[in-house]
Amino acid sequence: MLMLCSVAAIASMQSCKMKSADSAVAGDAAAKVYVAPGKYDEFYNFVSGGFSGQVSVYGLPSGRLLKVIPVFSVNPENGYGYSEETKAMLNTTNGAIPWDDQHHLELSQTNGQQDGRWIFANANNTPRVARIDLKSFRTAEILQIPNSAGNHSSPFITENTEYVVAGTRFSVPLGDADVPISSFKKNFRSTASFISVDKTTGHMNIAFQIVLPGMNLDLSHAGKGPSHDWFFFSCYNTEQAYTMLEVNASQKDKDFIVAVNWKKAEEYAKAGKGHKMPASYAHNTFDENTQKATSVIEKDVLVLDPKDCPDMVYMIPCPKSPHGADVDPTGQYIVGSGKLAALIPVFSFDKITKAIQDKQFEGDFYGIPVIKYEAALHGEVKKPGLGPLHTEFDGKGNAYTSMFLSSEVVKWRISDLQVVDRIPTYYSVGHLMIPGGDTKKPMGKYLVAYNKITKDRYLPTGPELCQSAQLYDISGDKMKLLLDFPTIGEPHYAQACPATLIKDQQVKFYDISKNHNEYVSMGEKKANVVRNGNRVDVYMTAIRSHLVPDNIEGVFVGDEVYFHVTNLEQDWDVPHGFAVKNSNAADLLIMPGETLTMKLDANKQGIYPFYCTDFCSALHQEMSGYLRVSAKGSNVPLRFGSGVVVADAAASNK
Ligand code: RUQ
Ligand code: CUA
Repeated sequence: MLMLCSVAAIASMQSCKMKSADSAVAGDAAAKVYVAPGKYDEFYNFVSGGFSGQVSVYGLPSGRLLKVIPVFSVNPENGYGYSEETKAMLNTTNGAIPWDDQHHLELSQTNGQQDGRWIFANANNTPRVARIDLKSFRTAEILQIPNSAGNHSSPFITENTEYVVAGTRFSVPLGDADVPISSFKKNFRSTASFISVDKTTGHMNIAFQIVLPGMNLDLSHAGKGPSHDWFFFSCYNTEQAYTMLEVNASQKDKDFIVAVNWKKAEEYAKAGKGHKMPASYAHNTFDENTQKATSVIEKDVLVLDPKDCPDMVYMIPCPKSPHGADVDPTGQYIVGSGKLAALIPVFSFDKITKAIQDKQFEGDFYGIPVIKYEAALHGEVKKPGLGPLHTEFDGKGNAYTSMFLSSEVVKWRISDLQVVDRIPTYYSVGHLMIPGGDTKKPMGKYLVAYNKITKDRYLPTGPELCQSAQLYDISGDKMKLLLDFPTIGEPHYAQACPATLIKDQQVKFYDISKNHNEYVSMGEKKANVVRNGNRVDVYMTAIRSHLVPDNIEGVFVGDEVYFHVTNLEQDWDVPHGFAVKNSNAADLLIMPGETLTMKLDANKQGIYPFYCTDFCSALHQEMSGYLRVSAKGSNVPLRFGSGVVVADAAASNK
C-alpha cells in the first residue's frame, strides 16, 4: 500500500508510510540489549501511562517491565485508592476521582542534573501534579491546580527543582464563572502555575499563578545556565477558537513560545504585585509516619497579571501550532517544534535577551510584547521531516527530533542546524527520551521513541494493539534500532536515570516500631475485634503463614467492618495480601511493617472467607480465615480468635 503524503494527510495527522524493518536492525542488536538473567539493567526508565493514569518503570536496555506505580488511578493490584489509608490521595474538589490521563514526567534536579529524589507526574484531565518518592516508588503527594483545565505543559521543573510548572491546555474562565462559550476571547484565560517544592521534604505549594490570554498552552521546559531564570511554554490556538479547532486553530502562520521570567515573577509576588483570589483545590499528602493520606482543601491562590508586572512575560512567534518546547543542555538554544511546520525554528537565548533590551518588538498580544521572530532566531533546521513534535539532546552538540508524520527520528547539529542522520520509527513517534536528555548532562547512549501507532509490529490482540516503545543506540554517528518493547497505557514523555542513582536507596521494609498507623497491631497478642454501634474494627496481623484472628463471629448484616491488617514481617520482599469474599474494594497488598485497612459492608448473611493474596510461603494457601455474618438482631456474641483460642470480645477488650 502506498499513500501519497498530502496536506490532508498532514492535517489528519496520519502516518503516511509503512516500512519494512527487516533490514533496520543491526546484527549485534540482540547482544546490546541482552541483560543476562540475574543481572541488572543500566537505567531505570520511567514511562508515562497516558490514559492508564499510572507511571510504569522499565529497565534499559532490556525493556523489561519492573513496576507500575499507581498515581492518578485506582490500582487493584495493591489496593491504592481503595484502602482507607490511600483513598484520600485521589480526592479532588469534585470528590474522589478514580482515573486520570498521565502524560509527562520529570525527575528532580540539582544544578540541572538528576538527583534521584523524586519524580513528578502530571494529570491532564482533572488538573493535578503528583510527586513520587524514589525511595519507595510510591506517590507521596498530589496537588490539584485551580483555574486550569487540561494540565498538559506540566510537570517540568527548574534547574534546582525550585518550581514545578503546570500550564493549561484548555483556557477556562477564572474561578469557574458561568459564561457563554462564545465569550471565549473576553472571559477565557490560560494560566501558568508555579508550584514551589520544599528543598528537604519535597512538599508542594502553588507559589503563584500567571494569568495569560485565552489560548492553549502545550508543552514547556525550564531554562538552564544562562537562561536559568526563564521558563518557555509553547502555545497554539492563538486564533482563540472555541469550536472546530482542527480548522480554526490552524489559521495563523505562527503561534508563540511564551517566555516567562519566573525570577521576576517571584519578586513581583514578594512585592505584593499579585492578588489573592479565592480558589478551591485539593492538596493530598501521604504521611509515612501515620501511613495515611490526608486531603486538605486549599482556599486561595496568588494570581499575577502581566499587566501589573512589566518584563515578566514575552511572546516569541513560532511556526505553526508548536508542540514541544525544548531547551538544549547549555541553556542557550530553545527549540520550538511546529507540528504543522516544515522546519524547526531554534531560538537563541542571547538574541532573545538582546531583542528585549533593544525593544525589537512587533506589537503585542493582549499587552504582552511580541519579540520579532528574526530577532530571536538562531536559525531554522530546513526540511527536517514532517510533523516535528519533540526534541531531546545527547550532550555532544546534537539534537534529536521526533517526526510524527514521517515516522522518524531526525538527528541535527545545534551549531549549524544541519541534519546529520535520520532513522525510521514504527510508527508515528510522539515523545523521545534520552537518559538525562533534557538536563545539563545528557547521557547520550540510548534514545527511546514512544510511538502512537503500532500497526503490524506485534502479534495482534483484537481491535486494540499493544502500545510500543523503541530503543535506539545513539552512541555512534549513525543511530541504530535495537529493540521494540510494549508499554502500559499510551506512552507520552518519559525520563531515565542511571540505576546507580537510586538503586541503593530503596526502602526494603517499614520499621514496625515506627508504625504510627492508628490501627496498628503491634504483635499477634494485640489482635482484636471492637464493636462501636454498627462499626466493627478488626485489628488483624499477618505473618507467614497465618492471619490473626482467623475466626470472627458476631458481625451482623448492616455492619461496617474495617479490617486493619498489619504485616508483622521485617524482611525485604515479603508483602502479604488481604481479600475477603463479597468485598467491593480491591485487595490490599501490605508491605512488611505496614498497616492497611479494607472496609467491608456486610450486607448479606453468610460465611465470608478471607485470605492472603500474595503467594508468600509454602503454606500461603493455608493463610486464610472465616468471618461469619449473621442476620440483624440474631443472638450471636462477638467472638474472635485463632487456633484453639477463640476469645470473647468482651474479655479480650479488657
Ligand atoms: S504530548 S506526543 Cu501529551 Cu507530551 Cu507530545
Ligand atoms: Cu501471606 Cu500468602
